[in-house]
Parts: sequence; structure tokens; C-alpha cells
Amino acid sequence: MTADYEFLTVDTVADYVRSVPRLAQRINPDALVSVREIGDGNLNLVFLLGDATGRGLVLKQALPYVRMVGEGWPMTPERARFEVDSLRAHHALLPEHVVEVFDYDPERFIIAMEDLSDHWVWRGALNEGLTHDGAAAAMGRYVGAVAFGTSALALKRKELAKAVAAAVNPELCLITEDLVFSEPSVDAGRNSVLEQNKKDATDLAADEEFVTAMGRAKWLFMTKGEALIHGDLHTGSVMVRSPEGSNTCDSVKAFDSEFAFYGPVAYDIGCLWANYVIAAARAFALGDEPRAEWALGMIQQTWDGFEGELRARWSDRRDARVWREPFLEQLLADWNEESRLFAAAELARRTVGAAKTKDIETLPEDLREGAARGVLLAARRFVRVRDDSGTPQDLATLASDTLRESRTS
Ligand code: SR1
Ligand code: MG
Repeated sequence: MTADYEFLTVDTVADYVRSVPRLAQRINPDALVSVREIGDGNLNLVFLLGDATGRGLVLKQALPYVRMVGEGWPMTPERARFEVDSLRAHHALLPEHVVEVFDYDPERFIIAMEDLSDHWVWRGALNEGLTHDGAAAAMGRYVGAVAFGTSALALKRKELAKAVAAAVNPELCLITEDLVFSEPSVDAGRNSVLEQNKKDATDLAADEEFVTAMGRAKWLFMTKGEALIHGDLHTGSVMVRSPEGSNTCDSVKAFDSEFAFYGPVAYDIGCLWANYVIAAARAFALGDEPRAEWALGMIQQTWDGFEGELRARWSDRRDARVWREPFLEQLLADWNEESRLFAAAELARRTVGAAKTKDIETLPEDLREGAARGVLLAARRFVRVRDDSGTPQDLATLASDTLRESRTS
């Protein structure tokens, strides 16, 4: 595929910044002291620039293909526009928990944004054994603010219609629909597991109850356009920072929302929950039970942050005449149940599918076997929890029991 726009390189970013006058207040392109390509995701180029006065800037450019595979898997670079629009909308709702965008170049699909190089990517921090208390609750608040602030609960009817239309993102949604909901049970040639886990993957695909639940999850994802969700809210989409010597976050920010669209609120919660379970699977495999229980404790913390944010905003809902208190309770009950379902999907796809996690993949094979088995079994058990029962803490307990019995350490 030939691209009709120029890709950034470490040698051309200074010229690029010079060509965008709006960026002059952010960084001095004539006094750059460092330029690094730091993209470690599956899709894009990311450059971190620093100047002699200590200012920093991030430039993120969408490629016309999936970076982790190459040109053989084309993907629209328009995804950068969905990312910018959603980050701006989300930042307006909860600025402290969303990265700030400074500029967008729609011709070269380049986003200029805040330098967070004094933060960790949360997944990286988790894998290093670091603790960032407060991050899980903050991300719950973020999902709650978005659920309320971008939905019919807050927007006027015409504003809502415009926002929904602007966020129709079928190319990126299709990736999720395939990779997350279909392919864990129907391999399209992208799945892989250790030889020792082949039976676990086969058992998952043969589990009628699981596959039926994934069919329902996919249906919800494709039809339930409740709010402008992040769309890929795993621990690699969150930056965290704690002061030196402290385990408590002083900054937590969501980023990387190119999969944003009007979808089910519970998808974002389920993705977070699944990635806490995956972090716990790593900790169990490494023999660190307290850390595993700490990771699973984040399931309830995210829920509490989410519920608290919704309740705090509830009095501002647009139609209190019919959206009465029992409706809020019903919404919360539905979202809790759907979050379990989406968590199951994310657990399965991150274990057998194309986009795995470093949490599990960097474990030695003998330990990885049990961790992967536990995660797949948790996915199958999550979909079996009765619709109307179970708190997030109950789900954490189920995950703990499952990971504990499956580990091979
Ligand atoms: C082809 S993109 C693979 C995955 O990377 C992103 O992080 C999303 O999760 C997507 O499904
Ligand atoms: Mg991403």
C-alpha cells in the first residue's frame, strides 16, 4: 500500500513542529535536546520531544496499517480523528483524568498532546510490581463521567444526534467485533497459544454457553449506543504517576481512544476488570498472592468510582420526570452484569488472540501455562454468573479462586 501522506521520523519531527505555528508555545523546535520514538502499542507511531528549557511534547501519528503486523493489515488512519474528538470530549468532562490534546493535523493524521513522560504506562508499572493506588477508582470515575456526560442523560436531543453521527467508527469497531467477540471461539488464523494450553483454547471454543454469551456481547457492542465510550480501556491505555516514595497516584490519565464510538458503557468497565484479572494471574504465577489480591481488589474500586461519579451527576439528568431513582438502580444493575460479560470477552481475546498482554507473555513458559489456563477458565466462569446476582467483589473472589487453582507455579 502506498500512503499519500508523509510519515514522521526522528529526523523530521523538528521540521514538522516548525511548520505548525500553533505548537510554538508548546516546544522550541530549534532547541530540541531529545527526540525518541516511543510507540509500544499495536498501531501507531509515537514521538516524544524535549527542548532545552525542559518542555516536552508528544506527537502521535496514525499509520495506514496495523503497526504490529505491517502493510499486510491495512487500517484507516482516520482513526486519529476519532481519538482526538473523543479525547477532547472526555477531557472537557473530567480534565484531571484525560490526556490533553493541543493540536490535530487531519492531513497527516498527527495528534500533538501533553507530555506524560513522568508517568508510567499502567500495564508497564503493574508488570514491574509497582503499586499505584487510586488509579482504579480514577478510571471508574472517568467511565462514569463519560457515561453521564456524553449520553442522553446530559446532552440535548440534537447535540446527542450530532455526537452519535460524528462518532460512527465502523473500521475500528469491526476489529473489536472480530478480535474480541468472534475469534476467541472461531479462529480466523490469528490465534495462538502454548502447546500446553491448546486444550484450554479448544475447550473454550467448544463451550456452548461461553460462545452464546459472546454472541450476546457482540450484539450489545454493535447495537447499544449509550455513550461515547473509550473503546479500548485496558491498562495500556492509562498513564499513572505517584510521588517519589509513595504508592498513591497523584495523576491518572486515560489516553489512546482511537476505538471510541457510541457503544455500551459496560465495555469500558469490562476491559478494565479483565486487565486487573490478567495482572492478578501474573502475580499468582510469580507466587505473590498479596499482590494478586490487591490487583483483584481494583475490580470493586473501579466500580465504586464509576457508581460514585454517576450518582454525583445524577441530579443534573435532563429528564428527571421519568428518569427516577429506580431507573438509576436498574442502569447500574444492567451495567454490572454486562461488565462481567465484556470482561469475559477481553480475558479470552488477550489470551488466545492476536493482541496478547505482556503481563502473561513475559512469564516463563512453565508459569505462563497456568496463568493462561486460569484466565481462560475465569472467562468461562464469568459468563455463568447468574444475570441478577453478584457484586464486583464477588467477581473478584471468583477470579481469585479460579486463578489460584489453575496456576502452575
Ligand atoms: C489490530 S489492533 C489489535 C488490538 O490493539 C488494540 O489495542 C486493540 O485492543 C485492538 O483490538
Ligand atoms: Mg491502543
